[in-house]
Amino acid sequence: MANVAVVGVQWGDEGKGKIVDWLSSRADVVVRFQGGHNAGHTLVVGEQVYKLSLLPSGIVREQTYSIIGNGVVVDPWALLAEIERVEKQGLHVTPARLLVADNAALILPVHGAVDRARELARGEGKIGTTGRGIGPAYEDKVARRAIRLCDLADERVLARKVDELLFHHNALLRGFGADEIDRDGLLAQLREIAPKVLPYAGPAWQVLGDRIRDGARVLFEGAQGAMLDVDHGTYPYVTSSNTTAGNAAAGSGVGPGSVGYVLGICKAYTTRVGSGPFPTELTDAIGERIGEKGREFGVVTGRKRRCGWFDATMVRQAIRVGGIDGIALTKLDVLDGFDELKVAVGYELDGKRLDRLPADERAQAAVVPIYETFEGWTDSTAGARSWRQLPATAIKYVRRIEELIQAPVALLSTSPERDDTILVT
Ligand code: 2SA
Ligand code: MG
Repeated sequence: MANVAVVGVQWGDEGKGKIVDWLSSRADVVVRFQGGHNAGHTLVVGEQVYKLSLLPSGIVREQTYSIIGNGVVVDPWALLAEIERVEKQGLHVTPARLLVADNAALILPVHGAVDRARELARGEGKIGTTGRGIGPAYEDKVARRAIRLCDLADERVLARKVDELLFHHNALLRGFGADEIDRDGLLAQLREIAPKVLPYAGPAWQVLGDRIRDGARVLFEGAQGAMLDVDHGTYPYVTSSNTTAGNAAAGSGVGPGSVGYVLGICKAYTTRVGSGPFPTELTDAIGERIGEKGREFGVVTGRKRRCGWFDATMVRQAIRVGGIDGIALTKLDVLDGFDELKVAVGYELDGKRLDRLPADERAQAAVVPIYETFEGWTDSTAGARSWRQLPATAIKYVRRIEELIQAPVALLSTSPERDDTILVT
C-alpha cells in the first residue's frame, strides 16, 4: 500500500475518523498535518466510542505510531486532557507512540479568548467557529510571534515571547472590552505545563522521514474539509488552515512525493456546521430527517449540523483542488427509506448555468442548485458489507455520483462500525 492522505471533500464531518481507523490497520504511522482540537473524529471500535479531537486516529491501535505534525496548532492543555480521557477508556499513550512536532505553534488561552470575543462582536455575521482559538493561533504563526512547542524548554525565550504576544493581544482584548491576560499568570501556566508536554516533543519531520525511508506505511489524516480550506473553501466562512491534501506534506515536514494516494471522504449527502453559504441546504422536514437519522451534531461543540442534498458540483471542485484519486462514500444508510433523492449537478446564477462554485461570497450565497432526481430505496443498506447486499437503486445512486464528481468511489461505508465498509473494486 502506498502512503495515503485522507481528507474531507465537503465541510468536514464526512466520517474521516472511521475511514482513517479502517485504513490504519494497514499503516505504521498516522500523522495529523493541520487543524487542531476543533476537529472531532468519532471512532467506534466494538463497544467503545472514541471521540478524538487532536490525537491522530491511529492512537486507538496500540501498534500504530502517531504524529502531530508542525502544521497543527496544539493546545497543550487540550492535548493532555485528551490523553487522560482516552487512557480512561483503556488506551496507553506514551512518548513511545505519540510524537508532537517541536516546531508546532501552540494555542494559548488568549487565543480562545480572542476567538470568542471576535465572534461575539461579529454578531449575526459570525463565522460560527468552534471557539477553540484556532484562527488566532494560526494568525500568530503567520505573523511570526507564535510560541512554539520547543519554546517551552527555554524560560528566557518564553518570557520574551509572552511579552511580545501579550503586547499584541491585550490591545485587541481591550478593544473588544474583554478581560486582558495577565503576563505572570500565563507564564506560570506555561511553566507548569512544560514538563508534561515536552516529553512528547521532537523533530517530527526527521522521525517521519526516517520511517518513510525505512519503508513504513504512512497515513496522513486531514481534519475538516475542502470547503473549509482557507484558500479553496467558502471564504471567509472557513477554518484557518489548508485542509486540502497539498498541505499533508508541508504540514508534516516531508516532500509531496511522500504523499501517495489521496482518498477523499464524502458523505452521501451534505452537512455543514457553522455559518456560511450552503447551496443544497434543506431547511424543511427532509433536512430534519437526515439530521436525525445521521445524528448530525458537532463532536466538539454539540452544535446541530445543517443538512442538505449531495452537491456533486462542489465535490467535483474539491476533487480537482485536492488532487483526489478516489472517494470513500459514507453514511449511505442514512438515505435509506426516502422516496426520492436529489443531487446538485450545477448551479444557476443570474440566469447563467455554472459548473463550479464561484469564489466571491455574494455569488456563493446566491447560486441556486440545479437538481437531478433519483428514485430512493426501501431496503436497508445499513451494515452492508458487499456490493451485492445493496439495493439496485442505491447502486445507481452511487454510480451516478461517481460519474458526476469524476472520481471513483473506492470505499463505501454503511455504518459507524469499523467492519461495515465495502471495498469497491
Ligand atoms: P474554527 O474553529 O476556526 O476552525 O471554525 C471555522 C469554521 O470551521 C468549521 N469547523 C468544523 N466543521 C465541521 N466539523 C468540525 N469539527 C467538529 C466536529 C465541529 C463541532 O467534528 O463536529 O463540534 O462543532 C469543525 N471544526 C471547525 C467551523 O464550524 C467553522 O465554520
Ligand atoms: Mg468531525
